[in-house]
Amino acid sequence: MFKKTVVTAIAVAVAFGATACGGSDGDGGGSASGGGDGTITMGFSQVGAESGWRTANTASIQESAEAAGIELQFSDAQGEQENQISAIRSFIQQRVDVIAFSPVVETGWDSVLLEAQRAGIPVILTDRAVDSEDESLYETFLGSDFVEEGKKAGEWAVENWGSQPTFVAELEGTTGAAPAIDRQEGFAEAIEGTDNIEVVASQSGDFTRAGGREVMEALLNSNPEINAVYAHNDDMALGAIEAIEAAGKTPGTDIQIISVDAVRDGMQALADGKINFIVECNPLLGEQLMELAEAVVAGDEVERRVVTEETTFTQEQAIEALPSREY
Ligand code: GZL
Repeated sequence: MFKKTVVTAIAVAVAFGATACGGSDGDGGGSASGGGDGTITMGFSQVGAESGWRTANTASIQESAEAAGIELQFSDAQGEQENQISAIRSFIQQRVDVIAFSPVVETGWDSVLLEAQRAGIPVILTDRAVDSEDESLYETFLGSDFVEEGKKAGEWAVENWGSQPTFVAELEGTTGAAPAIDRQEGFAEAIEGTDNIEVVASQSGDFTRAGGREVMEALLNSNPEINAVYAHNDDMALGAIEAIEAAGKTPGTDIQIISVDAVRDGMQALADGKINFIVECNPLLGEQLMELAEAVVAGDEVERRVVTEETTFTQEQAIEALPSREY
C-alpha cells in the first residue's frame, strides 16, 4: 500500500531541494523536448470525464501546461485501466520528458511504470495513488489525503447524526480507486464506537450521477429504514437526490446527505438544503503539477508527497462561497 506518510505537506508552494533525484538525467528522459529548444513535453493520462471534479481537474491541467509553456500530450482513458497503460506506453515510445497520470485504480501499474523507469522517463502521480511496493517507480504524489476527507465526513456525522438512530447508505466511488478505498476507511474510523450510526448498505456508483441514482433507487427499495447518505462524490450525491425525490422523500430532511468534492452543482444543492455537508477535494492541481514536472525534469529533488489544502462546507458557508467558486 502506498505509505500514507505525509511529508511536510506544503499546501501550495512546493519546496525543491538542490540535489539531483532519480528518474531524469537532467535534460529530460526523452528526446521529445519540443525539438531540442528546451520545451518540456509531458504525457498525461487522465481517468476519464466521469464527474464535475474530473472536468475541473482536466481544465486545470491543460490551462496550467499552456501557461507554463509545457507541451501536453493528453489522453482520456474513459475510465479503463488498459487505456491508461496503452497511453503510458505510447508516451514512452514518443520519448516524452515526463509522464503524469491519475491512476483509475490502485493496483496493476508496476510493469508499465518499470518500462518508463527503464526508459529514463520520470513519472508523477497526481490525484490518485497506486498500491505498489516499489516507490522508486514514481517521483512524487500530488493530491488529496482521502482518508482525511473520509474522517472529516465521519466527524460531522458523529456530531450531527450521533444522537438519533441513523441508517447510512454509502455510495462508493469506483471500485479499487484510492479515493473510494480511503474515503470509506476514514469515515468508518470516525464513526467507530458511535452506537447510533450504522452503515446498512454500501455500493459503488462509480463516481457518476447516473450511478448514484441507480444505486440509491435500489437501496431505498431494499433498505427502507435509510435516513442518511454518505456519497464519495457530489455527482453520486446529486443522483441520489433524484432517486430520493422520485421516492417522494425530501433530500436534506427525510434523508440527510454528506458528500465530497464541493463542485459547483454540489455546492448549489448544499445551499438549497438538499445536501447537508460537503468535504472539499481540490481538483485545481495543474499549477503545482507543472512546477513539479519542471523540477523533476531538471533533476531537482521534490517532496515524495504533496498534499493539497482543502476545507469543508456547511449550508451557510456554501451560500457565501458560491459566487466566487472557480469550478
Ligand atoms: C478525487 C478524484 C475523484 C473525485 C470524483 O481526487 O479522484 O474522482 O472525488 C472523481 O469526483 O470522479
